[in-house]
Amino acid sequence: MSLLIHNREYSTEITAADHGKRVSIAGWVHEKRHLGGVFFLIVRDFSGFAQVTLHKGEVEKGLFERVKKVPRESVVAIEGKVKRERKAPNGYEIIPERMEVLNEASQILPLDITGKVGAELDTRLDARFMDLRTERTKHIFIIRSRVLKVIRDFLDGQGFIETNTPKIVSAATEGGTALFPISYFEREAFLNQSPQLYKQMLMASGFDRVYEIAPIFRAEEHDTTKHLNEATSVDIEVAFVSAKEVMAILEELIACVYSEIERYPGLSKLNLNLEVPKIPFRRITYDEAIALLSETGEEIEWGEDLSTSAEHTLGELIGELYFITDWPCAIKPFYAQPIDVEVEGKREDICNAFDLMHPKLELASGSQRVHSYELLKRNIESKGLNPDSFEFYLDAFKYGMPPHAGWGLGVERLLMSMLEIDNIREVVLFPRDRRRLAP
Ligand code: AMO
Repeated sequence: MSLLIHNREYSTEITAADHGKRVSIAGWVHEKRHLGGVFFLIVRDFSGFAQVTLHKGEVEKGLFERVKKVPRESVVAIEGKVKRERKAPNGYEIIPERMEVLNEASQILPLDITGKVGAELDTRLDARFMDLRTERTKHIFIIRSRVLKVIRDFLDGQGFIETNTPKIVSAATEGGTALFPISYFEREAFLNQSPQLYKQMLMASGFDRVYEIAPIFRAEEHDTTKHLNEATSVDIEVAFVSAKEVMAILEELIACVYSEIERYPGLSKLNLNLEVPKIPFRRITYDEAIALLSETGEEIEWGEDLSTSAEHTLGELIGELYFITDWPCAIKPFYAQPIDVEVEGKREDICNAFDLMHPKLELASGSQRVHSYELLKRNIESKGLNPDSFEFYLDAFKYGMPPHAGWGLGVERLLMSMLEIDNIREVVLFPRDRRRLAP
């Protein structure tokens, strides 16, 4: 173990006021520059950059030669004296006395970290450990971590408890097609698509407000910029309320996330001006959505789901975050509560479900849930599913299930839309998609 790293300081903890002080720093060799008789080594650590300056003839010759030769991206520890220097990062430079190479990098790098040479997303994801060293990518993941903390703090503050439900399950929740089967001893099991059934079962437990932030697995074949096969979902479920109350929680949460992230100084690295959305968000019904679309010449048959192009058209018309409510039951899952609505004199098969939309994509969906055992069983059957596979779930509706409602919010969708990032893979450390299973 290097002696130098015991007293290691972050580059941004040192300032020009430390002029004359002996310090040690450790990090990666970001850049090397040779200008006449002066050699500059830029060392990068988690906090930022430090300039190490060597004047030929003023430093010991062996050290000068070693510094010159150390390959870029090697990990080094350096001890030296601080000298005030207006032109250097943070207003100081380090005149080195000792350097230890803790790990020498190979000469040919898979990526350029300095940002001088751009790279395709695929190349970046193949060398993700290295891509994470770039300022922009680093800040995306610091923001991701902050977003998760804001969500936890917000929900904890509203009396929710955080739960963990199984990811190895026996039944589908969001329709039978998008499941990853796995072998579970002598039986078949699946990776969970959503904590839906479990969070609802917890409503029968007397925990009135639960949330979970966890992976969801979807075996969707699409290769798009907004779908992952392993995503992270924030799920909530609340007892003794209707859809209206959980929609209010959702919009308050989104506004809270935006206003916390707006204050994050690293946002400047993403060249972004965040505008905190005003609440309440606009609400339109499914019928109003298809009427709006029809005015633009985009015809949606009643009962049909909205296509990506329809979502974009609506997004352009509305231009801000909005809810679509009152969906046809046929395109929502069996657990969404039907409501009685009369449209032009005839009863429509509508349920109390909603989607939260960003102008570019769907962020969340939720609903008031069916809490009657009989109706739920009928709904499962009418969707062509076998109630026997749902026995463990249906049981919870037989012995005192309160009315309840909830939603699921895609963490990556929230991040990409908030940070104006086009491809969802950018906001996942190691994304899983149709082609990518490593790294
Ligand atoms: P839904 O299937 O709409 O609803 O999912 C909720 C939210 O999760 C995100 N999401 C995804 N993000 C990236 N890639 C995917 N393949 C993907 N699939 C879903 C989206 C979506 O809006 N059980 C219900 C929620 C509820 O009613 O409580 C559900 O899972 O942002």
